[in-house]
Amino acid sequence: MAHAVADHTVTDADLPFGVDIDLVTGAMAAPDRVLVRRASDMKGYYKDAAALDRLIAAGDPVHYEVFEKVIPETYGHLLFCISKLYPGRVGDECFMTKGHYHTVSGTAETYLCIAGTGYMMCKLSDGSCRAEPMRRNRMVYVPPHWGHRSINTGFDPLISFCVYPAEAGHNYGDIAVEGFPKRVFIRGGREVIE
Ligand code: S6P
Ligand code: ZN
Repeated sequence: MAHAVADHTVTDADLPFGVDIDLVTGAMAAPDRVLVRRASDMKGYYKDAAALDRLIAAGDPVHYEVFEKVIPETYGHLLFCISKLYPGRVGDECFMTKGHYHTVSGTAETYLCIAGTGYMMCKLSDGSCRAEPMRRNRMVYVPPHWGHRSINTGFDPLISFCVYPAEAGHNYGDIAVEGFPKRVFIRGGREVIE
């Protein structure tokens, strides 16, 4: 069904809808899309490339999953998802997401952490860097222009409910080239950020 409202055409995608999300487990009922990233998708991201190769050879475990509903990626809409980053180490570096800037750089994002512990590592293109702690029931705000990646320092999945402007897009290329100024390691049972 399509009908005209004001100056644009509204399709079924504009109709209100509801989604059941279990805020304890992070399970989203009937997601339209599930993005799965394994260790083998993370080549070039960790400091210890040989340790990543060993992990891939040992079974190529899932690193993280993102559960989404399909929403038009146009101005005015909001995208939301559940991001689930598994616990683990590559050498002594904590499992993390690739990280990205938004393609429309002036768009922000909120992450409501519902389980696990870790950091939202944020960076500007001038090299500024902030590691914002993530833990259950803490919301992290990523302002416009800040690149961001989740890092799991614990032993359980780090799960967040994310919301951001639908037109934001993902710029992985610049982050892949620049990297982040800081990484998170566990050494001798302690977190090291360097
Ligand atoms: C999207 C939002 C998250 C991440 C997800 C995976 O803007 O920040 O849904 O996409 O946590 O991380 P990454 O770095 O691989 O996109
Ligand atoms: Zn984002």
